[in-house]
Amino acid sequence: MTRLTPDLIEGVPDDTLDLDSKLMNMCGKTVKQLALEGAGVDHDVDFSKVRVAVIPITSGMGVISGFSQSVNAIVNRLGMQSHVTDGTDVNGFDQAINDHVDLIMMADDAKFVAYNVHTAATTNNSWGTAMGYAVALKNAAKGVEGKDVLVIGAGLVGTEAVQILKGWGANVSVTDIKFDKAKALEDKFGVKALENVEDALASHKYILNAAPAIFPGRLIQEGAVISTPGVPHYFDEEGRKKAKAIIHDPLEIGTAMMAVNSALFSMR
Ligand code: 2YJ
Repeated sequence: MTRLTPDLIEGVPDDTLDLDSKLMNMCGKTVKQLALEGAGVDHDVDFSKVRVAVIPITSGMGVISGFSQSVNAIVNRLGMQSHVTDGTDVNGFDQAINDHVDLIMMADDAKFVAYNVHTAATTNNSWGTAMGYAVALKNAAKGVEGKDVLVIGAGLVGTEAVQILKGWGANVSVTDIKFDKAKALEDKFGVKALENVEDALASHKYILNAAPAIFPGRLIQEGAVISTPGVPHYFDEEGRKKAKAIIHDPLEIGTAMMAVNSALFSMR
């Protein structure tokens, strides 16, 4: 799993990045609307009574400068009441519980979770990222049912994405530089594993990229829709021109998906 760096999340979710306008152009929906759709809700929800604590976690490689603040800002933008705890780790958890929050968001090097204290259920970032980007792809592609969709990367996010897209009736193929991993998903979920990443790329218009990847413009189809949480990824000018939509942000889509899904556990 890629470790986020302060420069990747700098300014997230700064309004100058204007993710909502970009998503409206490409998908016809805002971050919140995409997250609600991913959580299976077809109407707006008022989250103003949902109280959230974001806990900085120092274990492993430690706190990432700006990470908790970015998560906090993303959650506040959804209309929830979020704050970063003064304390870190167990101390922060204790503060959050004593403060009677509804949700706790926290990440170490392996996992990033939203925890609903009322239902004791977590929503993890791998699912949140896969669902958020799959919903964005579905909207930008005007539906994926019956369409050929390629998932690049058979890791945690790719594995979730494969299942989500297949569940929506897409003809899912998966590719990974380690073919064994793609083959394992073929065996488990009945999707198609493709060995040659470049051929896979060239033969698909709808792509969810969940791996570090290079997208040479000569391989991109005219009007392609590429939903790409995977970092780093590179597009040349030809690829950017040919693609109808390249959907990406460093943190917001996956985090919003987690927070919305987790909040709804105790609001339905
Ligand atoms: O609290 C902090 O500042 C740190 N412990 C945050 C660590 C963030 N975790 C990561 O970057 C992991 N690699 C997982 C991120 C999942 C994003 N898709």
